[in-house]
Amino acid sequence: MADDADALRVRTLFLSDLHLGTKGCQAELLLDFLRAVDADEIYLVGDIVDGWKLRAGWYWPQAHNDVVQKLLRKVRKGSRLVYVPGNHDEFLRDFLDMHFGGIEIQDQLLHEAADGKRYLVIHGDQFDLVVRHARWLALLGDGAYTAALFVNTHLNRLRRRLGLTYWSLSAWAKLKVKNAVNFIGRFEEFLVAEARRAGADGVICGHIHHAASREIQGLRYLNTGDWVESCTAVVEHYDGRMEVIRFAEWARASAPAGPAEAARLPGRLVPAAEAGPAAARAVA
Ligand SMILES: [Mn+2]
Repeated sequence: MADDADALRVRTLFLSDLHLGTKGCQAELLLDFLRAVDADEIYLVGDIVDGWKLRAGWYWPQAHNDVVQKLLRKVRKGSRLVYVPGNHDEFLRDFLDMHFGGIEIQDQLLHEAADGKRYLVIHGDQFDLVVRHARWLALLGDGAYTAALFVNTHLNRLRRRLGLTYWSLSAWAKLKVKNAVNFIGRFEEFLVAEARRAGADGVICGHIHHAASREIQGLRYLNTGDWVESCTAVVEHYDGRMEVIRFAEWARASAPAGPAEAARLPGRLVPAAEAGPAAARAVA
C-alpha cells in the first residue's frame, strides 16, 4: 500500500458511515485507505462516530483513535475538513456552523466541483420518515411532506433527550426485506428531488450503506456507502469527475505487492452492488 508520500491525490474525498465506536467498523482497512489517499477537501458525510452505540457501552479501540488522528493529521497538513452529521452522530447537530480546530460542522451544504457542477452534500436520514410513509404522504400532499421532514429532524433529538433507544430504520427495513429494493429506490429519488430543489446538479449522501453513482432524472446520485461492510468512498478528481472507490477491488488493483496486501482484505468485502440491498445496509 502506498505511503503518504505517494498517495493518490484527489480534489475531494467523501466518506460516510464509518460507525467508529462499534465493533462493525472496519478501522484497519479504513486506515489503509486513508494512507493511500490525500485530498484538498474531505467531507465526512455522517455516521462517523456512533454516539448511540457508545452511549450503550464504551467501545473505542486504538485503531479507532488512529482513524481520528489520521484525519486530524490531514487537516494539519492543509486539508479542509467538513463534518456533516448523520443520525448516529446527531449529537453534533447541536454544534452546526461551528468550527473546531479547522473542522467545520454543517447540516448540509453545496459542494462545487472543478467542472462547475454543484452537489448537495447531506447524510440522508432526514428522509427516513418520508421514505417510510411515501405512499400516504403522496396522498396528503406538500404540507404533509414538509411536516414529515420537520418531525424527522427533531425525532432523534427528542428520543435522545428522553433517554430512549435509537429507532432504527434498518431494523424496520429488515422486517420488510422484500421491499428493500423499493426502499432504496425511494430513498434515492427523494434525495435527488431534494438536490433539484436546492438548485444542484446532483447529490452526495450516505446513510443506506449502499454505494452508488448514477444518473436519476437528469441529476447525478452518488452514495458514499460505508466502512462496516462495503468499504467504499466517493472521490472527486481534479477534472471534477466523481468516482466511487470500492476499496477491496481498488487495493487489489493498485497494490504493487499484490497478494500480500490483497490477502489482508476479508473475503466478505464484496462490492455493494453484488452484496445486494439487504446485505448492504446492516446499520443505516
Ligand atoms: Mn445514517
